[in-house]
Amino acid sequence: MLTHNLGYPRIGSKRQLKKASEAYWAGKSTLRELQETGANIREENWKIQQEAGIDLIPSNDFSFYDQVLDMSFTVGAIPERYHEIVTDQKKPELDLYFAMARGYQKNGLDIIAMEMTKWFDTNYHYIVPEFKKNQPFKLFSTKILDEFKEAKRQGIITKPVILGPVSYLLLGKEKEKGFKRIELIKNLVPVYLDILKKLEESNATWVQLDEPFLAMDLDQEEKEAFEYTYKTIRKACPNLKILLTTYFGGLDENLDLACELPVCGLHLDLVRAPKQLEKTLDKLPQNLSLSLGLVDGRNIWKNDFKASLELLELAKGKKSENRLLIASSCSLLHSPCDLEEEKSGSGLTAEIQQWLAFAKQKVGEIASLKQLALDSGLPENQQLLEENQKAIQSKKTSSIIHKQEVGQAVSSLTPGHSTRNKPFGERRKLQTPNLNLPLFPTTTIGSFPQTKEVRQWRALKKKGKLTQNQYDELIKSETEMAIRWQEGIGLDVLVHGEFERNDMVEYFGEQLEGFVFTQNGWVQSYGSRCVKPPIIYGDVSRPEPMTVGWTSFAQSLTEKNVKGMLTGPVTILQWSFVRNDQPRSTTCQQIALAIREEVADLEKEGIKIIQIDEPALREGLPLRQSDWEAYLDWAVECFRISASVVEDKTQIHTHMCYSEFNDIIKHIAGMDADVITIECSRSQMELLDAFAEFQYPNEIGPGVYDIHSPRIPSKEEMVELLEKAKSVLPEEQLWVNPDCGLKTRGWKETEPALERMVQAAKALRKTTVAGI
Ligand code: THG
Ligand code: ZN
Repeated sequence: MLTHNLGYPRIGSKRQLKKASEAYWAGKSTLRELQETGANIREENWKIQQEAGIDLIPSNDFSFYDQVLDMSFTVGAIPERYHEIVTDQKKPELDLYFAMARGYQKNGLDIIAMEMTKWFDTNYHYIVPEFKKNQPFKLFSTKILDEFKEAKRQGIITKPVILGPVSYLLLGKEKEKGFKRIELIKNLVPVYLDILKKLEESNATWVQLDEPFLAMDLDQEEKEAFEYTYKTIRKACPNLKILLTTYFGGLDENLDLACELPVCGLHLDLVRAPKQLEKTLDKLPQNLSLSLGLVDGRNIWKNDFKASLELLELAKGKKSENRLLIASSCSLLHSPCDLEEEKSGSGLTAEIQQWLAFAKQKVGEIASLKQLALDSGLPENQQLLEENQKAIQSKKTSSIIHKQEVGQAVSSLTPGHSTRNKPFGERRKLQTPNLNLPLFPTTTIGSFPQTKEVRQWRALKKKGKLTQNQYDELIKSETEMAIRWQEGIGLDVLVHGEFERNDMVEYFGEQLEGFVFTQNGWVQSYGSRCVKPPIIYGDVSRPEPMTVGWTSFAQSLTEKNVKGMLTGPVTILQWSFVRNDQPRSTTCQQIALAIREEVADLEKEGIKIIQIDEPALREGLPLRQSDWEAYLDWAVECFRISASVVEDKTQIHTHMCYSEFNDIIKHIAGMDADVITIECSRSQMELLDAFAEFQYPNEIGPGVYDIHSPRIPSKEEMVELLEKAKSVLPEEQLWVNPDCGLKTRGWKETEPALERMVQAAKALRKTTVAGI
């Protein structure tokens, strides 16, 4: 029996990688320093896993930005617009890599970044591969090999982790018409063979090929691509042990396909889909190893050894021990690094800490499970199990989890709670005179730059070096500055800027009951950006107003409308670590009721526009389409519970990022927000087609520039995008806004970008018949 791990977090236990990359990007450190930081993190991670007793330790799970971009780089799928950088021999390879991730605006070049989108149903974002017809591939980067050799020099024969060719293609996007990206498999596989042969020559034994698409709906061509790929690999590298991994769902109807592939081992996510174990054991050929994904890579709760051992026993009954592996359910990329970094206190009490395991603890759990599976009779193993069960029991019986009032409020929900009084058409007639807005009204998504100063104030307050009062005064001055500036450039609907907030989920979680926080539980979100997801351990309620003070303060400064900004229930759920003792839908309803109270209070204070962000609505979609309806029903319902408390003349906005809306447009319309702002610019307004086709009835603000890149857009390109929008949607339905919140940008880019955006809206108004 072997233990292995699908991947370890790569940001470093103290977010070293974030700090090092940002310093490098800012020109404040050298490439060498960045590369050293990378090497140190890899070494530390390998050591942690070695000491824990992991048999197959992953390599190539490290990345300077993203593992999908790494794959594009490895197979030379470098879009043409970057070729000027490719051919510049003086520039290091890594600069080209970062240009693809972040765009490039230097030395007279102005190149946009590659698109970014959500990694399955997680809060991690990957860089979308771009393919053209007959896309050529060639081995461009030797990262996989380099990192394998690096570990070997440190005495560890690692198991390289490589995104499988079929999933790699399916994660990408066709950049021209007339072909399907899966057809590129025959061009692509030879590069994989090249890499695999080189690994074989360097004495690699196990290689992990990730094929998460095996847990999704596949068409015939995609299934054939799997057969072709793995037969070809087997033929070319008969001595490599290929471990095919699936995660985030079960194999279901792809079980036969997976069992027939000529690989050495198959990995199952038994946290998400425990029921697939029995069926797989029946189907899986005897000579194939089975990897049991028992330790949850997606959540922070301690593993229940008793439950895991039951699955292990089941497997042992049908498979010889030497054909079994024990593993994490998926990569630990989605877990924080180390619970030991948490000091006691500040909410994360000893009681709660005993229920938790982060990445470092999880690799320990994997090793413990092997120990227990091999000989549960040993006294030290008995004690291990006993201690584990004590913690599991303590959570089941703890008195801090249930609140009677919350349970009651949820069970007394009626359809009336989730319906506005009148349909949109009628509401609009009341909202227009209430709000007094021009055609193509301009607004922003809510947050403004979180400058070093603002972050520092928060840090100083935490350390006790600023009093609450001093801190509030500073935030007030920043808010006032933002209001004056927005008035100055002529924005129509203002925001207070969210300077008082750290993160849009953390901020609310901190004020809601039922949540606790880590001090250092960072998880990578994209590139160098991390989030610290709250932990929902108990029933959720709102003891007092959360945003009313700041919003009313901002509104008191101006005659223009200030939009109240809230995070929606589905997003709070999706971006938290959620309790595993009740359905997610129930937890979501509890959050929805808390947000509803906040919405009511904002309206009472005279706020006429309230935005309830739901950027994570789509990422919560189950992997398989057959499960979509059930999820969307409760998710949309929860949004409506939070929004439907207001009068019809109050305008409800929502915002979503990185969404492909085509397949869920009906449900987005079902949310019945008066205005929706969406990400659109990186895809050049392609997204709008879904809204146009559906004849989406309510108002829409398609993002007119990409805030995820430091690049400043020109007025002309925004006008062009708006013209595009206008050609598919009636103009009175359109709003003008950036893609997303601006907290990650500096004022230096934000100021000119928004000034130009307002100019673009004005230019458009001039061209319309109805224009002012
Ligand atoms: N919050 C959470 N999840 C998210 C977003 C968010 N997922 C999707 C999207 N937004 C991802 N975008 C970001 C944008 C910025 C940051 C993180 C994710 C960010 N993080 C700070 C950093 O890494 O420096 C740390 C935040 C802090 O200081 O508290 O800026 O907005 N939950
Ligand atoms: Zn957004």
